[in-house]
Amino acid sequence: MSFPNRVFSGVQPTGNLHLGNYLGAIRNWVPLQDQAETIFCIVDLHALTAPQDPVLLKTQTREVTAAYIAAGIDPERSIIFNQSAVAAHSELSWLLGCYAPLGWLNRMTQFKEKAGKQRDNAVLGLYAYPVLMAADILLYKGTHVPVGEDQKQHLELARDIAGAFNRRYEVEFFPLPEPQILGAATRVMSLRDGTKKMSKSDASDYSRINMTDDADTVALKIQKAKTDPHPLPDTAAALDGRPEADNLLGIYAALAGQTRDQAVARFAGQPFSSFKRELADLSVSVLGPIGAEMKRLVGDPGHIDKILKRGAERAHAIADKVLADTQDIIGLLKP
Ligand code: AQP
Repeated sequence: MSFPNRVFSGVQPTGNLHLGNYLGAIRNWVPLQDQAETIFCIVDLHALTAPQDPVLLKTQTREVTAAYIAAGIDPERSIIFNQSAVAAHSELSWLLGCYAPLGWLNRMTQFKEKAGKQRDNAVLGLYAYPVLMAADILLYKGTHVPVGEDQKQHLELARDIAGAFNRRYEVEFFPLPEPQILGAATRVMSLRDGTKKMSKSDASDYSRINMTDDADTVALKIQKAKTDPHPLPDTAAALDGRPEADNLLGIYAALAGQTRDQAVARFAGQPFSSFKRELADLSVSVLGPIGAEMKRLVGDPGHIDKILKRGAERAHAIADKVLADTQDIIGLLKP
C-alpha cells in the first residue's frame, strides 16, 4: 500500500536554538513545503525528559515557533503546533510502547549518553523518548522525517515499531517513515570540541552559535573557536583527524550553499584567521535576518499563540482519526 507523502519533524523547546538545529533541521524543512504536506511540531512533551522551568518552557515554545516562521516555514502551508496541545500524542505513545521490546530501547545511544553514569536516576520519560517520537510521526502517518544525523537511530526504531504493529494485526496501517538527512551539515559539532555535537544543553555558550546571537557575539565565538596549528588543507580527505577544521569548513559550506569540496578549494592553504573572518561574515549575513525576525515575532506572543492554536486544530483533525483507527484495530472498545 502506498501512503501520500507527509513530512513530520520537530524541535524541543529546551532553549538556546543553535546553528546545528538550523542547518541540520529547520532550514531543510523549508523547500519540503513545495513537495508534500508538512507538519512541524514544537515537541514540548519531549522537553520534559529534562527538568524545565515552567515559565521558560512557555517562552521557549514560542521562541521555537518564531524560529520556524523566521526561517521560512509558512503557517498557512504547514501545520505548526505544540505537541502537548494534541493529547493523542501521549495516548498513541502508550499504545506503541506495548509493541516496543526493551531490547530495542536498550540499544538507543541517546539514552545512554543522556542518562550517563547515573542511569538509575534517569527518568522513565527519557527512556521512553523514542517511543513518543514514533507516536509523533505515526499519529500523522508521516512518511518522511527530516532530521539531523543524531536522530537516525530513533527513526529506525519508529520504523521497527510501525512494522511490528502492522505485522501483529496483519494490516498495512502505519507507513514505515523514512529519515531524510539533508544538507551539507547534518552533524554540526561544538565550537569548543570538534568531536562533540553542538548542543543546546552544553554548559558553555561558546560551544554554539545561537540563532538569536548578535553579530558581535557570532564573530567573537567564531574567533575563539578551537582550531589546530596547521593551515587549511587542499583536499577534503586531508580533513581526516582534524575535527575542528572539518566542522568549520562544513559550516561554511552549508551556509554558503556549497559542497565541502568547494569550500576546501576556496580556503586551501589559508590560515584559520582569514577563514574565520569570512566564516563570521557569512554566519552573520545568514543568521542575522532570521534572528532579528525571531525577536520581532516573540515580541507579539498573542500572534504566536494564535498560530499555534490554529495549527493544533488542524493537527487534531488528522491525529484524532488515526488514534481512533488504531484503537479499533487493537480492539479497544469505544462504547
Ligand atoms: N549539532 C547538530 N547538528 C545537526 N543537527 C542537529 N540537531 C540537533 N543538534 C544538531 C537536529 O535538530 C533537530 C531538533 O533537535 P532537538 O532540539 O529536538 O533535540 P536534540 O537533537 O537533542 O538537540 P540538542 O541541541 O542536542 O538539544 P539538547 O542539548 O537539549 O539535547 C533534530 O532534527 C536534530 O537532529
